[in-house]
Amino acid sequence: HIQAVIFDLDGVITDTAEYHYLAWKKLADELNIPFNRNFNEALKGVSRMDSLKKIISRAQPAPSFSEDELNRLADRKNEYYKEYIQQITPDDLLPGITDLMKEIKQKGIKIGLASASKNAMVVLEKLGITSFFDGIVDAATIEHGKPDPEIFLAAARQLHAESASCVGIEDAEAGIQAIKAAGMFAVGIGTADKMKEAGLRVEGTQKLSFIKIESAY
Ligand code: B16
Ligand code: MG
Repeated sequence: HIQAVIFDLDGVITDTAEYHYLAWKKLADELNIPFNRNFNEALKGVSRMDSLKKIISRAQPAPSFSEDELNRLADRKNEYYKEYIQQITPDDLLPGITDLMKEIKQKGIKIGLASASKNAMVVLEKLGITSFFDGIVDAATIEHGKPDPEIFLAAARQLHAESASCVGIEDAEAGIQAIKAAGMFAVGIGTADKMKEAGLRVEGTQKLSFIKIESAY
């Protein structure tokens, strides 16, 4: 039976992608590098530094920065992002998520977070849902990003749950790959073409329910 459900943050619990976009856009404009919403899609679930490198490498000609400069640019983006996420309120929870978490709790099943974001704690606080979590992985301790299973395995360890008894919920293809590589059951949120590998797929969070997950598991 299911011992733990491990959530991704951006795209599953709330839509922070828009704030990431606004913050990257501000930085890219200052650097005169083209950046748009379409390209932002490719940054979902990708770490801050890897996102910065992807944005820079797309410029023609691609500017070259020292490691120090790269760190400063990533910090600058994060300052912009931290300002934007101050606006988050419980109204920004994606539909169905609070009900799902309540159902999971009622069953005595644990809830964990496997987000690549180093700002995850602030976002959960702003959403008012920190108390639902039995474990939150600190993204700063993770060496390999999704699709590597590391972050999901760390979440299972925190929750004292066996991989095979865990369910992971993700909106990114790399996230689904990470869940499966960790030996867990994958629930995917999104279109059929992107979520081919998920054990259960729903179009949006409002379609999620514990019954559905339990019967597909
Ligand atoms: P930060 P997730 C990811 O969150 C975002 O999707 C991605 O766009 C972001 O770059 C990454 O977190 C790191 O975030 O700069 O706040 O550390 O989908 O893994 O919850
Ligand atoms: Mg995500």
